[in-house]
Amino acid sequence: MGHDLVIRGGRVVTGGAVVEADIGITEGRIAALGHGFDGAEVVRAEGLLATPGGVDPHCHIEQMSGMGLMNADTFETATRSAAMGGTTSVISFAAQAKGQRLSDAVADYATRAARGAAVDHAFHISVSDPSVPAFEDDLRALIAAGHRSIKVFTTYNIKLEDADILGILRIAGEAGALTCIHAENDAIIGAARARLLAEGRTRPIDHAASRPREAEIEAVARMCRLAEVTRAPVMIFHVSTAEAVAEIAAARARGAPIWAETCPHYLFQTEDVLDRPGTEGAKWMCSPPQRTKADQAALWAGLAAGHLQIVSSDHAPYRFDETGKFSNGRDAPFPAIANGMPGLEPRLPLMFDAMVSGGRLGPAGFARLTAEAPAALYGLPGKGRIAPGYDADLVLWDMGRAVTYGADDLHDNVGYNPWEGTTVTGWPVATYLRGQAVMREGDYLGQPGAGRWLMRAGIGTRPADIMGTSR
Ligand code: DUC
Ligand code: ZN
Ligand code: ZN
Repeated sequence: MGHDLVIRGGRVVTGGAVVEADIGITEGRIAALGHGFDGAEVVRAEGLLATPGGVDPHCHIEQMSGMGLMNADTFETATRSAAMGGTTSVISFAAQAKGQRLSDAVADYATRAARGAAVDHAFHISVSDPSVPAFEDDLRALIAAGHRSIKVFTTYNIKLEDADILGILRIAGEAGALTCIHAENDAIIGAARARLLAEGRTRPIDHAASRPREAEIEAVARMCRLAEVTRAPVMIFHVSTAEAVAEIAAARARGAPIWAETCPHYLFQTEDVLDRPGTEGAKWMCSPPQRTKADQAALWAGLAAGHLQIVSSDHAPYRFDETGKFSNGRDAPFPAIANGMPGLEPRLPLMFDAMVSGGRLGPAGFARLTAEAPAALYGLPGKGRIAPGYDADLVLWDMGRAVTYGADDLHDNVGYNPWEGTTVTGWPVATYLRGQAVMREGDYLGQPGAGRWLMRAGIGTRPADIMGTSR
């Protein structure tokens, strides 16, 4: 029997190995891996490597920040950018405004995503105000409806107190949801910021000193203990320091249900990116800030050891102008400059360059950190692997093609590329979403609204039995 589509003659990352196989695709799913398949459409993939479509579980899309600033990307532009870089599933945030019911926040984001998203998507329920009416009932109902992750902050003006985080963890643990935490100690940051401003240190580079590593270390350690006492699963977002990796490793060794991610900007950039002339460094401002080479080595070691399981983008798009980074003026001091940079599109190429071309953890490790582990940990059973029964979400890579990023060559709506001048070896030449090409040879073929909302399965205290992540 013929398939709808056969990807013929390539090498395929599957089951922790690289094999030569045709991929037979029927009705949007992978039907078989093997040889000699017929298909209504046949794509020649000799010399190419097929990896699972990227699953990016941490991206800010069409979201209002805590500072009241809208992201530069809509669902349409962010998911276009995702597809161009090989990512086929995103989990962004349904951000509760203070005073807003959770159910209203999720309905608002879901409506906009259904209209604009060109790749498959889900939401973290981002909590800023647990005092609103029906908070607990709404949270339980949303989790039961398939929104199986929650986001809380220990800093910013949307910070929650430990007592509130404990309450949310108890509900999430019982109801089968994963709680994701931005973990930095707010008091340490507040004191450092006040001291710097008093000294007249207001430039983007001073942002790094305003978020001392101890702020992350303390909050990560504390959140690990909250997970331990509630037995509720926790995902520590964007780990940046060696000491935080050690805290997570120790908590996991004690049996705490802790998982963690880091991002390309912590693996490949150091704090000196912030120290460009004038306000140029604002392009790279994010929280936590980039750290040191020693931290990069510790993050890689943490990924290799399985203490950290995921590399996400933390795509947080703001233009380098008055609509974004400089919404408070061109000379705004660092606390008034929006945090974040675009990352949805370059995440896979940067990681492919390091891991597949550069040999760090290899093709199977690349597939695990960028697709398989996020799909497993966030309850996306049909995503993240090239195997029969899974959605036919694939990326085809030209392994020999070297590309140097330019100033404005991403397909988001941000207008600058924080990786300008970086050369990657290995380039995505086609992206398939459920068997449909959404990118081919640099041409975007996606359709706004074609992405599906992903109802997610329950998440237990042992979210996934995948290499290096289960306890
Ligand atoms: N830090 C965050 O916490 N969120 C968005 C972007 C950033 O840099
Ligand atoms: Zn964060
Ligand atoms: Zn974020």
